Amino acid sequence: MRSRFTLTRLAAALVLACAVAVSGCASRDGTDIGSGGGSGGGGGRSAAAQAQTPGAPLQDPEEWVSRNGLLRARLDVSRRQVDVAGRKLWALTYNGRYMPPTLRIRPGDKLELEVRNRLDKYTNVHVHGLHVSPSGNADNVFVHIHPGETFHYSYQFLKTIEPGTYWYHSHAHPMSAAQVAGGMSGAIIVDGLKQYLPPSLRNITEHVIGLKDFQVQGDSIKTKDLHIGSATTRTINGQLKPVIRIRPGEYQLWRLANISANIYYKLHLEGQKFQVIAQDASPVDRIWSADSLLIAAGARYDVLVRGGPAGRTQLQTLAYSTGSAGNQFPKEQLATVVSEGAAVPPVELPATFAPREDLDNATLAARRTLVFSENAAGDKFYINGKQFDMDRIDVRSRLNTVEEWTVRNDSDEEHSFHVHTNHFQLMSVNGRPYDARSMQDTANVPARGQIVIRNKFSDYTGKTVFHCHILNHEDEGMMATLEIVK
Ligand SMILES: [Cu+2]
Repeated sequence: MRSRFTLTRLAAALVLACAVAVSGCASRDGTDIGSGGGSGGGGGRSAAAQAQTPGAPLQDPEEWVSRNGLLRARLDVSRRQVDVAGRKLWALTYNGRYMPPTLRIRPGDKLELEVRNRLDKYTNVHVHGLHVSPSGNADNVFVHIHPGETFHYSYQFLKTIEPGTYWYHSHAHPMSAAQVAGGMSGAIIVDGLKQYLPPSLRNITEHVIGLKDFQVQGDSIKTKDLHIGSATTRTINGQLKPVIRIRPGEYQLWRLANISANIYYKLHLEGQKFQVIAQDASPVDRIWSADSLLIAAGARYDVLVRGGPAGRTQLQTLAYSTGSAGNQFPKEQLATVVSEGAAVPPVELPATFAPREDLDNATLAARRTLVFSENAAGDKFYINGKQFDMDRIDVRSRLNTVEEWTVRNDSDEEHSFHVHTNHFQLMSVNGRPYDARSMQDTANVPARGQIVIRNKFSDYTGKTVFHCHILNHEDEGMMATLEIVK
């Protein structure tokens, strides 16, 4: 009886799953999958191309949404010609798109992800920031999906995973930079952030602001010999300077996600402040505001943006230097924000937001120092003097303990520190205590400086990695293994 009941439920789940898969993958073998537009059907090539014209309305990527606790999705990885930023270029794509679908799930859901590799190199998929198993066919970055192969990822999310913005991308060492720069990155949203907002704001308009850039070589997006400082085209969801509409006084939720391979963004919205409600998909305990937000490679912020007086303003990335051995990123306009229409009455934002775990008084099981360094030429990168070796265990930590790590930067450029599987709390930057309002999975490490973080290893054992999320650095060695043991 019991097994039959289970089988019936399984069959029902599969029927539902197939329904989702059909809608989710409808364009997979259609002829328009190279068109790159995010409108998801009916648009055709010209409409999709039109959306890529500078000044067109911002298009959110197509969304694949879980139903009844399950999302089944298929990603076809192939080199395809896409419409991007008003141009037609060859790119490395998921499902033929420069900006692939957003995967939207809820805590407690399951994601079944089939990845077909039609490239001539191996690849894999990492779900950045998600607290899931790093082993087996879950978030296992040691998987190689060889050309012509299909791999089935299966992720069971805990009911306690945090709402916010995550992302997925290739983690195929040492080709991560090439594949992500080529186009292989997209957004993942875990629903639930809006529940902490006042009732009148729970249905506000939201946008994925996927920060992706590309360099061009001939008729292709450049994937070889990437120089971080070379001229690059910065896009939002693959669009050049799109228009974002808002009403005066209206709050919108923008999901700022640096899903580029290598570069930093320092976002600024003229005349307005960002109200941060989550960082790296960790909801804040108190909303904080910022004139500008440094978004290091791999980092995300969920922010509330309020429409200003009627008129046009610019969403910009400000000039930023990552150090004398790093890169000088110029100021650029990313989007035009048009405030128009009937004004929306003011709404007071709450003083407190979400519950937050605080590791300030945690008992520490270990203290470690991890030194990030590079050679004088800036083409070899090290953690504790060693380049990455997947067969070596660099750090072994115990499940259900908290450790304090000092991440020291012995180079003359910043690095974007990222740990898989568990979020951490930033404790200090260059010796100055940091007033954390959330956890993070990514933190910028100042040149010739250091950060101190506390990691809590929860729920999952297994082998995973931590690394610099400037993927050129990761590919050239700045990654290490972490094994979480019982
Ligand atoms: Cu780095």
